[in-house]
Amino acid sequence: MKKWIISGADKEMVNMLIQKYHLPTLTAVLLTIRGITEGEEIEKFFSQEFELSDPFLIKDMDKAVTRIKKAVTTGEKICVYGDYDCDGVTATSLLYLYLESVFANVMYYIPDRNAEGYGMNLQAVEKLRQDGIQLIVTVDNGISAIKEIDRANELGIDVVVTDHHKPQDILPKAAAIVNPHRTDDDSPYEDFCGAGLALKLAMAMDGEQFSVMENYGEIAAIGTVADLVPLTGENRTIVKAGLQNISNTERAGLASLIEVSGIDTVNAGNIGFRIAPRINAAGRLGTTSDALDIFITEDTEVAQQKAKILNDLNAKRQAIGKKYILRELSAHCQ
Ligand SMILES: [Mn+2]
Repeated sequence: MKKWIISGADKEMVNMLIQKYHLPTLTAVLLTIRGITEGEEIEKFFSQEFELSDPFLIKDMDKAVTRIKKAVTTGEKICVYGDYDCDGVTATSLLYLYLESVFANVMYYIPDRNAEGYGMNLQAVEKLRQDGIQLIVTVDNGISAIKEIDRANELGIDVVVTDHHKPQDILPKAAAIVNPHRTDDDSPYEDFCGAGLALKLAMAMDGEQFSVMENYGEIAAIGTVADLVPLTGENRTIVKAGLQNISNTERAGLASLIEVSGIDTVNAGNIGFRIAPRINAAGRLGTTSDALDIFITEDTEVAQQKAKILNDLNAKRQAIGKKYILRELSAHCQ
């Protein structure tokens, strides 16, 4: 979580807001920092930007939260199991960062695109067991990992699935399956991407939607734009809130990536055309952990290094694309 420094004068304002509008302390602090301290402004702020439904309306969210909280309090080793595309990378880093902020014993695993391919695989499950993992939480995958989750269960690893891909007829035997496309899910919005669902999970864990959005909204917004899910309803809320924070992001890696991408004003267009391709290039031609570090690292030097790596990989990807087009063209023209 970010740490806020509040001056004496601000503290008075925070207390006034808490008393006058019956706001939770953190919300009052955040509004004060933004200079939103009048009744009408506060109402406008919430009505415009904050139309997210209760995360517990999603089927199994309660089970997911209970199982993960148990792992956090007892210090069980948790693995966030993600994916190498931009949605997978943002979903993984979002949930990893959130769990780290609540002092979970957490690591992440992203399969190698070329060697392992998409989703869970048996070898990875065996490896995670050897690493002492007791709980796997999937993001952006898992809904069709029937045999992998059976194997995890055999090895004594519980699995919580969060996924937005359409379920098949048989669901895996997971401790919880959070997927708004389940036929037995009655939640009001179903078009979240993997990162959006990870955000909903963090909100459910935290109970304070507003501060989770303030901390992780920008990461969820990047995944949402990149995954080309409809920018309606709650996705729109996520992107709007995320974009507001992204230009003054405190994430060193993201700031460096914005800089090397030559972006002046961050909007959905240049997230889609400049940021997402650079994140995706890591999974295609390099190492996905370089893309994850963009969101996770707090070291400015590492941040700049990683941003440069992604920028170079993207240039390489573009060059390969051009060569391919030229080859196709010359083949057609003969
Ligand atoms: Mn996805």
